[in-house]
Amino acid sequence: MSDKPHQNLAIIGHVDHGKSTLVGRLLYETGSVPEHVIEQHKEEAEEKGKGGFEFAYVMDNLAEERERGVTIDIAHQEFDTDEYYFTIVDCPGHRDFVKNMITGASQADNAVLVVAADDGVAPQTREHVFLARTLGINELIIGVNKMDLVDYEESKYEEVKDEVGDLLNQVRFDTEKASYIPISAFEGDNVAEASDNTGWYSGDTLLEALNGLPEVEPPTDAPLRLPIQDVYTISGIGTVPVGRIETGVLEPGNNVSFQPSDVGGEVKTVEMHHEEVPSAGPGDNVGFNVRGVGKDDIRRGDVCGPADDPPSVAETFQAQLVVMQHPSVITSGYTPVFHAHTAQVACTIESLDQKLDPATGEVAEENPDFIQSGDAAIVTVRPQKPLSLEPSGEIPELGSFAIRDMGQTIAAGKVLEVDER
Ligand SMILES: Nc1nc2c(ncn2[C@@H]2O[C@H](COP(=O)(O)OP(=O)(O)OP(=O)(O)O)[C@@H](O)[C@H]2O)c(=O)[nH]1
Ligand SMILES: [Mg+2]
Repeated sequence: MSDKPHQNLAIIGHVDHGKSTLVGRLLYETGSVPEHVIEQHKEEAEEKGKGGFEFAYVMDNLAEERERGVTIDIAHQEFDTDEYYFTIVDCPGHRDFVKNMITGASQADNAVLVVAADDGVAPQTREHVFLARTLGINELIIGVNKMDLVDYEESKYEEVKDEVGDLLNQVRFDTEKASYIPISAFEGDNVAEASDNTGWYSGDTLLEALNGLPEVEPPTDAPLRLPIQDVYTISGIGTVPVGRIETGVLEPGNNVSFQPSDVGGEVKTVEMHHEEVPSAGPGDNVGFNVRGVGKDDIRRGDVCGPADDPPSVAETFQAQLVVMQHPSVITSGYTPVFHAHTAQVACTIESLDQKLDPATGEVAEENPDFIQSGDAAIVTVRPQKPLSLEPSGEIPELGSFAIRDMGQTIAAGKVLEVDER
């Protein structure tokens, strides 16, 4: 473990724009992945007819990912720079796996958006930027990738930069918190070393930009909230739930409660990177073991918190949301899937309470009959199954969500109030 401050960094962007390749290249150039491993990946990729995927294979470990040449699930990778200790979350770009990207983005503080110079802003570039904004990503480093495919032309870089700038304005992402770098993940230009191929560019390399990220603001002094991402059975230990601590501290001896499963017990051990630790805090990815809690008692989507201050479970909740896209209109009774931290639960929008002016946030209409693409609104929501959430004013880390339906992101927003069951 490192003493440096920690950063959780999501890599986002449209399918095939080079996210996994960029992470692989970065790890290779900083010595975290040895050359012979890249050589092995290269052979395997060529055998599978996927030549060029050797760097992506560093992150794409599933057999299906390697066969298809796409990232399916998020993959985590630890990585050190001079300034920070990073956990990189490589997200899938394919539209079928946006639900995994939401989990990845909701675990991150900052993000690298990869946009291929030869393709520009594409559908999941838009979707990911919208989600990043609403899920609380702070700084965005935009890697204009595959510069080798456009002959390292400055005009092409500027064109893509303008296109992304327009997108950031559309979704109201603070453009002061965005920076741009022309890169080739495959060739290694401006990743760890400044490139001779882009003489017209004098800004940071990606590595410098990562070092220059602002330190992550300490999370709220809220009680422990740890959304469960997976539950494993490990021989010699027993049931090991894993997840990222959003707020608070987890230590052996703590009495904890999992909600909404409503089970709990005393924490026996806490592990990070396969080592037992005496204590873990916000941003830490942990595996832990709780006396008396078995594999079938808890599941992905549960939130772990102190037994005397357990995570809230919503009977209903009030939320503010922004509609990104919907083929027709949203009326009360609509029941899409809500994605919040690691949970995915169908929820009914019971009432449309107020339509807001998206620019000012002021109330434009009370009890509107419908809302549609581009609208912001306050709504009351009833989960169809128990769902643990917190008001974003109290614990912002557990107070945001995205809404998906028909294979696309419909809306995203934050929780204003929780009515507990
Ligand atoms: N020429 C060129 N090809 C690149 C570059 N970066 C990535 N590629 C290629 O683009 C293809 C897709 O790369 P990936 O890294 O898998 O893309 P991805 O964004 O991770 O894709 P998903 O995870 O499936 O969304 C591979 O064939 C890479 O070799 C680049 O800078 N230049
Ligand atoms: Mg990938």
